[in-house]
Amino acid sequence: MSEALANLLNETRQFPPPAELAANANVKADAYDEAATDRLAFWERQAGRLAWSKQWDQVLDWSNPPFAKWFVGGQLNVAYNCLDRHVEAGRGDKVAIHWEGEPGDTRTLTYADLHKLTCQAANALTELGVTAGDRVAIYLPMIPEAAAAMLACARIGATHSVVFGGFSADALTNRIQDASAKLVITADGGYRRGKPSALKPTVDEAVAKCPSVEHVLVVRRTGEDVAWSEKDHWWHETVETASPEHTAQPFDAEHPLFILYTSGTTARPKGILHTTGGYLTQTSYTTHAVFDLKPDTDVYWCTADIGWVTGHSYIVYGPLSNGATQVMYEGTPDTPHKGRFWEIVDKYKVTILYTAPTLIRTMMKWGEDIPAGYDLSSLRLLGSVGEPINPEAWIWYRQHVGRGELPVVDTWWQTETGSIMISPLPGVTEAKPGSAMTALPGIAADVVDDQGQSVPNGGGGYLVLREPWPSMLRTIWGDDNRFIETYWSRFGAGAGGGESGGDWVYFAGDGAKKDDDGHIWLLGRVDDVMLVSGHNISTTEVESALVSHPSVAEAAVVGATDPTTGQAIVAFAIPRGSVETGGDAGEQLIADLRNHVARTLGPIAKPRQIMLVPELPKTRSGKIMRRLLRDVAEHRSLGDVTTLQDSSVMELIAKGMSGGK
Ligand code: 6R9
Repeated sequence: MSEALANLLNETRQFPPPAELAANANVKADAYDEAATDRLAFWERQAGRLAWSKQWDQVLDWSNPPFAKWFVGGQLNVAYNCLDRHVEAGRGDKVAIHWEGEPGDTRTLTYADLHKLTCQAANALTELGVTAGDRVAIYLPMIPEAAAAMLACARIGATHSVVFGGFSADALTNRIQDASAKLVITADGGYRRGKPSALKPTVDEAVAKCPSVEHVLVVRRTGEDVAWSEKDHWWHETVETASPEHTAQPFDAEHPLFILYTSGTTARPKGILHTTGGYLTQTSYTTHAVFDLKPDTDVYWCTADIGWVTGHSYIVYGPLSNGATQVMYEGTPDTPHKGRFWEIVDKYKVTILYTAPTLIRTMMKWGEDIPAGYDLSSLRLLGSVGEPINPEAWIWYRQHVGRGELPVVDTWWQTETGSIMISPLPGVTEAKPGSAMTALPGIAADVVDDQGQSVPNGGGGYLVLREPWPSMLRTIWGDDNRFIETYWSRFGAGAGGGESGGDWVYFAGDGAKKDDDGHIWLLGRVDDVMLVSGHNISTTEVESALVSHPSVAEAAVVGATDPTTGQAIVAFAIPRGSVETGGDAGEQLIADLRNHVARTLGPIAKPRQIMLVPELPKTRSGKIMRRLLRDVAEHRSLGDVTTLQDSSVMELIAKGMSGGK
């Protein structure tokens, strides 16, 4: 793999941190040395940023790999760390959440308010028979109750399983059944694209098939009519009438905090299990280090949904454990208009913005005039997560959102890793657009070849993690074997030994390369890598080449079976807003784009075919579903489309495809 990748992607631009940010950064360059000198002592110091009821006896127990235990013997309460300790320190009046509903209604919750609501919810859950170790499914829109529900579970030691509010009854049923959840917390609905979108009927359908569910707690958000059964309880009649007095009990550092299902590329979702002490240590530290969060002055906004891991770690646990003031937004970026995000940044004077490449590329498509219409001068740091960010999207983000000055942190991590693992440090790193740069202090990331050997600088292969980390997944819920098989059996001791004699190596499932300076570039899921005439070519690199053309906002690339080359590159490109694509202009653009890719990456990467499309199929968390595009490119009927955000997109694309080449 290494050889073919060596000549791809010649991105050489590099941006040092702004001097003032560098001078005042929470974390400076010495953190790398500190962690390199004694990794466990480093993590022990980060655990010390939290309030523990009982000190741990051992930092890491790795005697039964790949099952890790962190901060063994230690005890703490996660909700206490996110709420009580801030209130006790006199910061109860500080705003925790500036909430903005899609229709424009707003709520402001201070730390004291969120603490009260969480305590009431904890009492209500206890009243409904939920005890430590029970599982609770949460199926809510982006409203403050979602954070309170998660924290209430953490407070009483119940394990939450948040299911994204856009998922179907089947998906919800499977997740409730897999975890045998006892309680479901939901709402009548939420607002989406300007209208109420019901949730309760989906829960009713699921609960009918889930005998484990004893009660359903329902928040009233839209006020629409809902069917009612004897299992149902209104949140405002149960939680909001409960006592606000609740003393948080400490739980073991390895007590299960939550399960979050990730579907990955294969069908059956995996219940990723996270525990208490290590998870909170690392989410809390990375929020402090990567976002340089200053709780007294920053207004932080992560645009993810709470149904994804980004919402868990960087809306709930990371920011709240640091005492941050944050914005939480219920709806979509273009309701009621395409400037909604920038309007929110302007209104709340957001200083730190954390969003996804899909959002940035959508904004590129809509045009830079839209952000230019708002005052974004409060911003001081920009973050990206979810997919590789194409260099041009990175530059656009810095230029049109970040005034051409702000640092952009491209953060690589997964549901499984729990926290950010590879990222620039905003006050230290000279960032390169498109690269996640280096492993954070205390993290051992590497790129290896097929044999599991570390590749030299300039080489490419598979991203691995060589040492356990505090917020690592502990297993797949109910399936230890699948945990070992999926993540630990590709390389190292889990693959049957190897020369290293017993080192366990975590296989992330992403392709990556090291550039000449040893910086890491993520190249997409390994299942998406194309094999063209014997050369491995990453979808990400061809997509980035396409996006570097001034007429293209977004692109997706797949390998389709080809009689001569094995696989051939088929690309789908969304033109930028103002680009003419009718008739000859479209044909001309396609020819230009094919040549542009060949010039940028070499003739081997020239797409056999390019389609201009209005949209791309994406998962509900915004990741491109290349599997479906492969079906189209190979003229197959479409596979499973249940996780697709908008199913009409595929019809549009398929129609265009059969219409000509
Ligand atoms: C946090 C999250 C994980 C997968 C991961 C990778 C992709 C996430 C990325 C990135 C390149 C980044 N990914 N961040 N790829 N650069 N900065 O997204 O978790 O939903 O579990 O997805 O997302 O492929 O393996 P999750």
